[in-house]
Amino acid sequence: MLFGRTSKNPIKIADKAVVEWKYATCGYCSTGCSIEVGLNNAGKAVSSRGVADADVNRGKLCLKGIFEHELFDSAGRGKVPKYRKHWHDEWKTSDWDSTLDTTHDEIRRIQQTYGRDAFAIISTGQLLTEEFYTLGKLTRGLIGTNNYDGNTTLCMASAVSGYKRSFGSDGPPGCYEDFEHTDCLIAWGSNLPEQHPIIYWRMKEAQEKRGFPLIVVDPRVTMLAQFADIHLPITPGTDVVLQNSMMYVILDEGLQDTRYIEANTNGLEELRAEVSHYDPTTAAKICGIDEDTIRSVARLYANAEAAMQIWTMGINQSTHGSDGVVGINNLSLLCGNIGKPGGTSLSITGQCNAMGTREWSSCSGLPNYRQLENAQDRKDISEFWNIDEDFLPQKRGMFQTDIYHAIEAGLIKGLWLIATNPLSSLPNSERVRRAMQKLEFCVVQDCYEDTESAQYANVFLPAGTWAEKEGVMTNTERRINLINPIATPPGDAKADLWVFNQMAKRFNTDGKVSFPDKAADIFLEMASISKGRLADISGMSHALLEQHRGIQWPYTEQQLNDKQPPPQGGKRLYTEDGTFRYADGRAKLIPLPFIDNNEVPDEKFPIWLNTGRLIEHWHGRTKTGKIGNNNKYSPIPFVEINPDLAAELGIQRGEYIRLVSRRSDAVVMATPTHRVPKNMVFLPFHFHDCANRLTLGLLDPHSRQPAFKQSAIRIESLADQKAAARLSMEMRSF
Ligand SMILES: Nc1nc2c(c(=O)[nH]1)N[C@H]1C(S)=C(S)[C@@H](COP(=O)(O)OP(=O)(O)OC[C@H]3O[C@@H](n4cnc5c(=O)[nH]c(N)nc54)[C@H](O)[C@@H]3O)O[C@H]1N2
Ligand SMILES: Nc1nc2c(c(=O)[nH]1)N[C@H]1C(S)=C(S)[C@@H](COP(=O)(O)OP(=O)(O)OC[C@H]3O[C@@H](n4cnc5c(=O)[nH]c(N)nc54)[C@H](O)[C@@H]3O)O[C@H]1N2
Ligand code: SF4
Ligand SMILES: [Mo]
Repeated sequence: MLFGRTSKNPIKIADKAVVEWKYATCGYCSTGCSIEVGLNNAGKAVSSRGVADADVNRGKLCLKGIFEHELFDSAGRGKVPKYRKHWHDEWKTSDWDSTLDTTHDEIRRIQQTYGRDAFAIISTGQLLTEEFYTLGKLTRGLIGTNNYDGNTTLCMASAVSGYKRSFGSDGPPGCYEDFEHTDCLIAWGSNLPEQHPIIYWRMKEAQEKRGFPLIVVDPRVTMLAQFADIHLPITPGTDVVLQNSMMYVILDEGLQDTRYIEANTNGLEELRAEVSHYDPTTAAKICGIDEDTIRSVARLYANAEAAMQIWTMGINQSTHGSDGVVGINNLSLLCGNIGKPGGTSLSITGQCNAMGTREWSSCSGLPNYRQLENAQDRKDISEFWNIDEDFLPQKRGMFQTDIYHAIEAGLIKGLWLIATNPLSSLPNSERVRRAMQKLEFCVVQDCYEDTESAQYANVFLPAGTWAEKEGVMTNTERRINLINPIATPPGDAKADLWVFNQMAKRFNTDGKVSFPDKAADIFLEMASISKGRLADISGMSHALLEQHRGIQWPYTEQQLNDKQPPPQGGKRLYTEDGTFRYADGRAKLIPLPFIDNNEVPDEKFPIWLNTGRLIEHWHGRTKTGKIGNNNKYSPIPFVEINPDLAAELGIQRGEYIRLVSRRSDAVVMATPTHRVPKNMVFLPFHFHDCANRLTLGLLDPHSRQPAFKQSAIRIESLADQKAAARLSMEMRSF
């Protein structure tokens, strides 16, 4: 293929000699792009491309998807099971049978010695849904620990909790197509162009056609904020104050949708009483947005025919994360913006299958939004799984963040980590490190053997990843999509599903519980217990999913039998009237008093530390750090710092500096930019042993999600730049 100049020295794109393309869904973010991987005639994956007739991405992929096939033979992949008696011993390679026997024996030993719940399991938002379902059956039905949670506590827990509080159930109401119908969009703490590039592209296309106003609430001038009609650089952690004040204006000026409120909600008077304390003059002093802007944004939102709000971690990762979500829902309900095209409150999910874990993993409950607290749900599932009903706990156990505190306190003695790397991703990593050193037994099941957390493991189980496996994932807009096995796991590594099934054999000694080993069969089992539930998938099958390039739930057997085509976009969870999941079908308007409980800058630590992400990297870089085309963009740990602050501190561009918090310190390269205000730095959390050494991570009272984005630090210059560069080099490597 030729590009650019065609006559003189034309640019040549290498021919990858692809002989076959195989279908999958991208395994990075929750946008859920359909992807095809090209194989050459030796069967090697050599290329990735977007699928043109997929509604989500319409042929496009971002920087991560386009190089995803390079994961298959990247460095650091685990290829053999390993064991050691103590975490500080040398690893010994092992075989699957004896490693799984040891794991089973240790789990039972810990449970018999310290109680059933003294062994904890922490999973992820990055497995396939059939794997989640199988792990849930194993954990709830056979192992029987209630301390079973996922890394989604670091990610979507506030959205889940906020949806439940407002609507009586989790489940994002909107879809991407809403961008094409909306008359106003507010984005709260969400940097779409970098974190969900293809959702961003859908949004931008829609906006260019319809010209709706875009309002971005983010303390940084992100790429999204650069395109905004109005950018609100909010004081960190105070979104609830801005929301309350917008509601003050809406109610004060009578801009609410009274018919909708009366027909569909409870709690207006309690809400009105609370927001009466947040007149814009008072609120402006707390949230840093001037009163005229608060008024004009409230009016813009309330007067729009259909208005939409999206949000991501700027809201969820806060001590007011759950309240911030409820605040967004309150605004939507006040203005009748739920269930109509372009009128919605849509959480932009993080990981590729964070939705699948919410639906099927049984982490906080039982499959398909069934609850441990509900006797009928316990009865149904125990009958279906053929287990003793009393074996199920009657309320959910600890959240991931509380599990770590319980390890610290000696209440939990054993841990199985599956596709999550807490030593890199939990706040205050030195505290996490000390907790992990206290464990009697720790299993790490990961596709890479060089993760931070594996340092403290006794057993390492090498797993396949992404399209080395078969199964489905659910994206942000409730679309379930298929991944076909395109490559095989390296060496003796195995698909996670295989590992769970082999473990199940060891606990399922009387063979009472059935564990199918084919993902397509597991999917049909899930479909059968989804009938009549919120996430009804009884009309779907693997084959149908690939054929339609993903289907949004619900899609029922009835719809299939009636020959109704699966919805392509447009499908909304709630209709315009009275379908909420509280017993009376109404949603709740909930008052949100603001309590200022964050760590805030003071004399000793005068700068806000804000942390987050870059487009080219994924979390702790176990994946993107190994792919040259991703890693080369920012291989060095750096921090965004305002040029005026840098000048005041005598810091030059490219100089290494030390960031110090009350927890610990980190050495990073200074990158002056006006993206951040003078009293804030922004530190990407992708680098080894870096950002989370500094974060405090106070927990949200409802969701137990950490406030990763609000900590206080001071900055020190470093005289010995060579030594600093060496230190920073350690943060680059694994
Ligand atoms: N390239 C890439 N994409 C990813 C990921 C990745 O690692 N890399 N991870 C995926 C996952 S799991 C997730 S959860 C998403 C996260 O996606 P995003 O939430 O969009 O990304 P972040 O950079 O974590 O944070 C977003 C913004 O929150 C802002 N913020 C900080 N404090 C506040 C505040 O108090 N109020 C408000 N309103 N905003 C605030 C930050 O300045 C930042 O710009 O990305 C997903 N997509
Ligand atoms: N400071 C700060 N900290 C943060 C955040 C922040 O914004 N700021 N964001 C938080 C958020 S939103 C999130 S989601 C978390 C993410 O944090 P983690 O849960 O630690 O996420 P990853 O680093 O992606 O870890 C996933 C692990 O699973 C492995 N893996 C990938 N695919 C597979 C597979 O198919 N099978 C198996 N067995 N293993 C696999 C990877 O190699 C990796 O080690 O970080 C949180 N931490
Ligand atoms: S936007 Fe997300 S799902 Fe799509 S290619 Fe990029 S990382 Fe993958
Ligand atoms: Mo996340």
